[in-house]
Amino acid sequence: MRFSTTQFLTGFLTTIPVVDAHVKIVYPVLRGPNVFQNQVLFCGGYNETGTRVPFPLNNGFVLFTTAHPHWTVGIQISTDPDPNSFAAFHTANGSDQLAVPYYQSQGTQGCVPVNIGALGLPGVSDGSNVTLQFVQNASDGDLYQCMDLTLSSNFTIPSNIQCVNITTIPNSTSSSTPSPTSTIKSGGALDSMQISSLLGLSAFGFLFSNLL
Ligand SMILES: [Cu+2]
Repeated sequence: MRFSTTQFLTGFLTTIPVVDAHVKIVYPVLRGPNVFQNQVLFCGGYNETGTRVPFPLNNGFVLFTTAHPHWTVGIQISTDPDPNSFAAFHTANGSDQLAVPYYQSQGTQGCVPVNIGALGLPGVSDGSNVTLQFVQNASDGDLYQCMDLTLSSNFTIPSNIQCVNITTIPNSTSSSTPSPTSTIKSGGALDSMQISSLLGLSAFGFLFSNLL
């Protein structure tokens, strides 16, 4: 039955045009359930810190899907125990504190490597609490999603979550002007059923949430 359902979903997804789709974080878990119309708001509409989830201190990644064919993405980081405003993700001089510098790329899914341990943020180490704010800028403006994390030096992302369509991150010490980056296909395509099980959603929940 699983096979036939997957077949059905695959066929359905390829025949229905996607009119609008913001962005959907596949991994890690968000601060609160994704509400597409609230993605234009700080932390996707969630001001309060959510339940923290473990995340690798080094060599983590954020996996997302989107229907915007071309996008700019970056990831802000806050060490505030309860970051509830954009200012909590700023440096002392008011600029964004970035775990991943903004860069341009394309594709309906992306995997953004996040190496927090290498950032050299004061006091950030094994066991630290941090919050990431993923930012995507595409045809309909800036979109925000937050992830409340506890860093662990021995936590490994489950192997059933594949980092597909790894995007090349420009060297943060190079020119500040983002330029298009090539994408590297790694691993197999994400399976609809796999994603839906990761998200704890039914197959139809996954389907329709991607069409919104
Ligand atoms: Cu959109």
